[in-house]
Amino acid sequence: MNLESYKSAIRGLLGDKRYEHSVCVARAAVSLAQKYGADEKKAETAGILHDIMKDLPQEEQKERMRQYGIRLTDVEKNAPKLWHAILASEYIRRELGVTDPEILQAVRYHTTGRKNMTLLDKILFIADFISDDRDYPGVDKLRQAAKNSLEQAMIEGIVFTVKDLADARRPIHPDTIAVYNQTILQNL
Ligand code: DGI
Ligand code: FE
Ligand code: FE
Ligand code: FE
Repeated sequence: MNLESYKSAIRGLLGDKRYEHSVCVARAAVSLAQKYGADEKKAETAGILHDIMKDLPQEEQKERMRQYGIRLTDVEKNAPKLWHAILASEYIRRELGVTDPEILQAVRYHTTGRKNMTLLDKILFIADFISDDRDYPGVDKLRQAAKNSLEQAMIEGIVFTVKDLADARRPIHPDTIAVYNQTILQNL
């Protein structure tokens, strides 16, 4: 399938706002790929598809995960916002025929991050924070960091997420903790 058919796939599954977000993330991912030397086509595809399951009602997400045989950990069961990323990677593989493991992986880990993220993983992770549609306190800091270095942007993005989750007393996924520790240790 090509980008246009991926776009029609998300058009049918996402509301207007989430559709616009996906287009903006794809654009941001292409621009980061240019800057940091990743495959622009893969960045664009990952950006367009990353939130494809996000507007599916939670019950339907659950049902589809069950169909696909996806088993969740205790933290994942109690963090419904993590489901759309896990599910998206399986959905685009099974239903849209995406086979590229780099794209599947970037989509799978776009919310939590993980240890040993690839360049493409990081690009999607950061693009999701700095896309043109985003407006939250701190977005300027992240956009500025992304202009300077991908590692700096990773630190800002991860710290932002971890603080937010701890403040809200929500569970933090082991992959989020792992990428936090690895990124901090590598940049001491
Ligand atoms: O899908 P988007 O809104 O574009 O962005 P996203 O996929 O990065 O999801 C962000 C949400 O995911 C935000 O509400 C925080 C939540 N999240 C990220 N990491 C974790 C998490 N929630 C829990 N409980 N644990 C995590 O480690
Ligand atoms: Fe997402
Ligand atoms: Fe994100
Ligand atoms: Fe997103």
